[in-house]
Amino acid sequence: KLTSVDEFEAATARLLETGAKVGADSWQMRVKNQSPHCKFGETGVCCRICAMGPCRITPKAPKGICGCDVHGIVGRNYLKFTAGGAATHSDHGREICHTLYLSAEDGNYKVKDPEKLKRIAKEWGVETEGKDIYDLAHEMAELALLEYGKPFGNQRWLKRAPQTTQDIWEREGIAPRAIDREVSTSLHMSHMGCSSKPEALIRQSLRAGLADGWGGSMCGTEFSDVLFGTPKPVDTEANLGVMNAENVNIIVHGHDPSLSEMICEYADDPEMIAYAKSFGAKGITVSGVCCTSNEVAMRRGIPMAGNFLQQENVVLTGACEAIVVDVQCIFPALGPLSKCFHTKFITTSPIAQMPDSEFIEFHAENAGENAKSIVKLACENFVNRNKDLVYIPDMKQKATVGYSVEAIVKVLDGVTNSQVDETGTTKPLLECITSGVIRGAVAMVGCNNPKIRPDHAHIELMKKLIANDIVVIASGCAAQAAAKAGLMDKQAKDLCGAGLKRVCELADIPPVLHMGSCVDISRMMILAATLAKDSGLKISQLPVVGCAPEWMSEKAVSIGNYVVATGIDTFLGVDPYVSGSSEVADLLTNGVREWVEAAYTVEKDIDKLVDSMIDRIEEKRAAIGI
Ligand code: BF8
Ligand code: SF4
Repeated sequence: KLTSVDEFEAATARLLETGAKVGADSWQMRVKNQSPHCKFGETGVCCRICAMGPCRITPKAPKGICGCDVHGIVGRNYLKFTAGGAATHSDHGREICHTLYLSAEDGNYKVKDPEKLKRIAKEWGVETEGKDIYDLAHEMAELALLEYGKPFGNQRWLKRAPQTTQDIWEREGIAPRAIDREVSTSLHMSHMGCSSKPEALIRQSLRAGLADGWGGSMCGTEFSDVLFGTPKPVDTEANLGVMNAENVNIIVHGHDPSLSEMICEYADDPEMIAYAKSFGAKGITVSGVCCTSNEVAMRRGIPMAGNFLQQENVVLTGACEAIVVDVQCIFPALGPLSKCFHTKFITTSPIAQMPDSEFIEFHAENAGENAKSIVKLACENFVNRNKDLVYIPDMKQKATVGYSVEAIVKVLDGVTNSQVDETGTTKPLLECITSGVIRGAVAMVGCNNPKIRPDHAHIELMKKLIANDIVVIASGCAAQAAAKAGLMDKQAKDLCGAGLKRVCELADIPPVLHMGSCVDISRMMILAATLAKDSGLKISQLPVVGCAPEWMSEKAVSIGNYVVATGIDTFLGVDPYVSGSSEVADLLTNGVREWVEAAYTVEKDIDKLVDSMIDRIEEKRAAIGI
């Protein structure tokens, strides 16, 4: 039985009562204070990129002081938004490369998947024969870091795309060069007095997005796998009920697995468990929030406490000894909120420093030591709990997670029937799609956003898709929404159409496959590229679409841009502040199709959104005669 959004909300209401008792603020209250939103901002027509402004476009004032029209303003804002997202994902990827550079046989970080490292080295033309694995790791880390600033040439990873896709990128002038260059160029182009032509701004938005998805994020994913292991199917649990009232609860939140991996490692240490017991706890439970949760769930089966809009709930349980964060998607609200409880709010990255937190800086060199001191701090804090405030909603679902591309290829070998005797390729999946047993695939990604009833869009869309024999691959907070509801339980096969159900049984998989964090959308790109190569079709011809129904971050827009630029139609449930310009909106939903064979659809009505995805998949099938 699925857990419904009504049930989530009832549990949240109960937690908010605790919050009211201790005088805590909540996002639910702040949304009210911020409503209605500023219409200028919401439609993207406010410009404050120079100090002659801010200029707001109205019928009476159709131009800014410099003469820029609404299309230029909306387009520049969109490009800046994209650059923020591309920078963020890519900098995360860069941190991972640095961690790889510091990996050592006897260090805090080791190479857990040497085979994958060698595979990537071969792909990059680096000699592996007879080389010490750590020498190779350091050489590869350096090469990857150079991808961020190299003066000439395009991203190395682009060669993973089918030739047809690479040709499109070249033809359209959007093949990404050095990662940092695309971010800088975006900021340059959107400076006062540079580009105001929508076409140029959107083209660069696609290029910066590609620098993320086929550059920085791909570095993040691939080298995280090298360091921490390539995910394979593993059982876990999801929702607030994974927290344990009798244990020390440590929540890991953020994005970079370098931190969370270490915390998990030490929380599992018998010495630390004994330490927790010495304060009266029965043990230590680590659970996750946001993408960090996806990272450690996929590699270690660490349970998922919740997604983006549930981050305050973990503190409101009154049973959280420490919430340890690194970067991105962390509410500054957690500081003051934690102060209402005994919870320690521990920030660890110079990139994300917040008031009312304890800052314990994390480096590859001191990671072990710091992780240990954080776990100790949490144990010592157990005695400070106010037992009267403890309430953990009895709500959790089983989930099987960890479907990297490597893992998907492997499980699908189980579906291979008489007609396909090749293993280790995506051909069994293609056969299921060609025969119509599976109609297509949807990549469900992105956040929660109070503008959309949290998780509701994710869950309803996924239910309808799988009932229509469309397999869902999910990442980020969309993946956690699925897991919390029960859609990543293998039993969810019973909610599928007959075809997909059969595939789930044969391959022993859930119908919604957990592919990881948001940087791991690069995995989805690799899967799409492999499907295209194995089928001889173009990516844009595959019956595959992307969807972010509840997105909120700059990163999500960067992702959307690279998914579209890779030839995959993308459906959004929230408008990216472009409705104020007919030209920009038309380019994104129409015009870019002429460049990259895919475009955006923005649709707030989720019934219409899902129907348009299903229609698009069926149109794509018809076009290739399957
Ligand atoms: O990168 S889905 S709320 S956690 S931005 Fe953030 Fe959105 Fe969640 Fe991860 Ni992605
Ligand atoms: Fe106004 Fe132009 Fe300056 Fe923007 S760049 S704030 S439109 S004068």
